[in-house]
Amino acid sequence: MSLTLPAALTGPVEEAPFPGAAPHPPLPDLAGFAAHAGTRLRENDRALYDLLARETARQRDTLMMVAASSVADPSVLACEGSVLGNLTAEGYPGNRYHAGCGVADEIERLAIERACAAFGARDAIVQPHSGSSANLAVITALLDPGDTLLGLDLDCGGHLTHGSPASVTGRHYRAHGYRVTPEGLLDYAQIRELALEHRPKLIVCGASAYPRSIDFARFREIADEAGAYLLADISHIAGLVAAGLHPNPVDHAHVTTTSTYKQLYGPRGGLILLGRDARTPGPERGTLAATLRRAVFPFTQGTPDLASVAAKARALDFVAGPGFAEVAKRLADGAQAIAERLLERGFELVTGGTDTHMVLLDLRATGVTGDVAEQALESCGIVVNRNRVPGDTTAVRVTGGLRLGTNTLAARGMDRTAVVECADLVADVLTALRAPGGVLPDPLRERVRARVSRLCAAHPLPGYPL
Ligand code: DSN
Repeated sequence: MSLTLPAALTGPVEEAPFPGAAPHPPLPDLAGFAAHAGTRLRENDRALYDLLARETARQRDTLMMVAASSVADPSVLACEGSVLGNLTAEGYPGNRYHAGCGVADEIERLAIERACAAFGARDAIVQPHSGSSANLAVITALLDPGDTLLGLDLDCGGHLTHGSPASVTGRHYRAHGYRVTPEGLLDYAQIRELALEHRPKLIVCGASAYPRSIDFARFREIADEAGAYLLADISHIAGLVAAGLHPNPVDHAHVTTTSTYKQLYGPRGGLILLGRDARTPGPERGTLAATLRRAVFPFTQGTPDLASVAAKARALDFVAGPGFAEVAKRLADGAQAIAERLLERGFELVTGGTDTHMVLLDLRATGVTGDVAEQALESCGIVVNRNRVPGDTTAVRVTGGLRLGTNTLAARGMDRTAVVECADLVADVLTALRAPGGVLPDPLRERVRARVSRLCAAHPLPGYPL
């Protein structure tokens, strides 16, 4: 992945800042400014600088296999750390509640245009601070407190904001959960049955821990039959969707949401995307798109983070471009290769494999719990997350499984041979843990650490000259 700062950010302008003023002097050199900012931080706050340097080294030197994690290009980070963070700009382009938003308007319009281009959407809202914020805006726009929603149960791979009792979405709404089959697959007959029984106002599809393709067209049929809105949350698979390697929900769902920091390799943030239903009437006044805009600002958020909006624009340009196809292919091929290798090594996988970037290991037959496995792997430089698997009876902080993903491995350019080595390292550690005693021997830890170091050095973080 190689991104460069848009020329528009470094070229000269001739316009005056406001009518009657002298023309601008030449535009500032942002690259020099970024270096200066780093130097100032080092000089003025050594403690914080050192912490940031340590975290940078940690990311450089470890194998990040958390499925919800990824790595943004430095040009994305440059937007996030830019002067746009100084800006208060409530409202939307052309309709702000503060002066001084001309450039911000252009940036937000660019982000909207690029979001639409990346997903074939007809409209996009780029202000949500996260995927969760995007979901909250959609749910509060379409439902009144006490209304019914139907989402994938958290234990079966759903997300907190899809109606979990731990979230406002499960507390302030009447939430019902659909579950997966004993094999871990979505059961569309059960979903239809629950939809017709509970008549939810909203059905949520999409998942945080589900490794298979989702049939969005089937979900829309069920939603239409039940008289419900359909929300597709594609936070985990947005890159595969944009690359055409997973079905695209944008014209099936009434609304699609995604976070931008997973498979879009963007900043912390969220998007709301609208397809063929964008201009249909919303539940109150105006179109569905207008209802959702109001739901973001002013209903659930105040001023947007324009630095994040610019960073989304930067990431979306890359995602819509030709180079992304290669990354997306590595996402899917890498996960396939990891799944195959772990099966060969005798481990069990939820659903027996993957169609996405994600592999869900069911450890219950091994006697090793997810928390122990997570810690042992981290001690070797491999970062994963413990995850409950369908039917899991262990506590949420213990878990009977692990969730692996290829977002960062793909960005690092790892081919099949490299990801199979990653899978082997995971398998070596888990195999040692399942032996009597269940402790990772120091020589094995050192051997795995050394191989992790070699893999990281051979596949540096893209665009990070560290
Ligand atoms: N949804 C959380 C996860 O999947 O880990 C974080 O985005």
